Amino acid sequence: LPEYTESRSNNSIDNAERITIPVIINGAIEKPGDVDTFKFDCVAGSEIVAEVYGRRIDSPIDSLLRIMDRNGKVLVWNDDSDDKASGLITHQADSYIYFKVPEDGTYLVQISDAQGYGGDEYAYRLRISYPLPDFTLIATPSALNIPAGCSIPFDIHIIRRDGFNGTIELYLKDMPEGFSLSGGYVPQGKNIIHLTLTAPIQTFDSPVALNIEGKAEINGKTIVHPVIPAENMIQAFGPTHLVPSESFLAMVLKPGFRNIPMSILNNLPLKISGGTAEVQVKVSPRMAFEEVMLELKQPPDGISLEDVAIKNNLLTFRIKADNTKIKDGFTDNLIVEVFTNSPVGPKDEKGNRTKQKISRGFLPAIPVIY
Ligand SMILES: [Ca+2]
Ligand SMILES: [Ca+2]
Repeated sequence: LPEYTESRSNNSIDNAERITIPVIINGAIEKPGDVDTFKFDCVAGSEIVAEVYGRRIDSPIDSLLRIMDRNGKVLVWNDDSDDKASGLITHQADSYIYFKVPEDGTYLVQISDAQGYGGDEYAYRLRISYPLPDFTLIATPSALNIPAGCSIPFDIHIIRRDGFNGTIELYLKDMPEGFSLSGGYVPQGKNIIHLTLTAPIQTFDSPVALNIEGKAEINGKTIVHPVIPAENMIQAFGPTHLVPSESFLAMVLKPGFRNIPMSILNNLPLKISGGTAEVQVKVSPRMAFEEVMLELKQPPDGISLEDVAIKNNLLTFRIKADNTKIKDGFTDNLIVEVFTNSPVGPKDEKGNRTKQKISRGFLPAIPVIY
């Protein structure tokens, strides 16, 4: 975008500097109480984004942004907007406004410091443009330990920008053979997706670098972004916080006796028709005589599992959708952990062993549609 530097004689509505959008304005709240005002012409129905980069470029500014009509009446304002991709910044102080222009005319944009501070270091970059829809993809956690041949769940957070609401396809890029991703389709509007990575049956001497990309069609163009690894940190106040990691790694471990490679036999995504769908899973005969229990992780409200049965190498169960909660068009991934009630420890005097609920691992993510 074209860049522009403020004149510093723009501190009232009457002295508003005329700009042409799209533009990035480089300016500063150079003294306490400074207010920078810009004006531009726009037609009814256009959508305009005004976004401040201040804290995110290490400026002390706590921006406050207002859009006003030509008479100075405030139409919309914003102080702080949360950007989940901005790492360690604890006070997200940058402003963001998505504005639909109500009628043809001149509009004013005004930026100031919300706390009334100022100085030459209170610099900002203010983007005023038509929406530039885009997305950022962040994976948590940034290190996955996977028994060879097994699957492990992780999350991808989707940070949607400037109104981008579309679907995204996630896939492995240039990974060693045998790795696979399940549940790599991000439905419209979704901001987090649970999926699984399946490891090959051989082990590796050192951690394997994970490389995942996401692509989407935006305004007729294919946009591709790599997935950025992060850790979910819990702040003392407020929500969790995504802190970028330097590496994104899978450690493929020698499987223990309890780790059972399991694969879904159904065609995916699985259509839940009539409120229910049967899932068939190929498992090891080692599980054939055990009592199997399933747990749905972070279950979508209204989805449950029932009729769990195991016979020879086949584990079957039904996904049930409550039609008062699950609506047509529902699309998500189901993450299922498999447990057995297994004998542990030595036999007692009667020859019985105590039983304990033991995790046997995760199924590959099951994408479902309703
Ligand atoms: Ca200024
Ligand atoms: Ca602010």
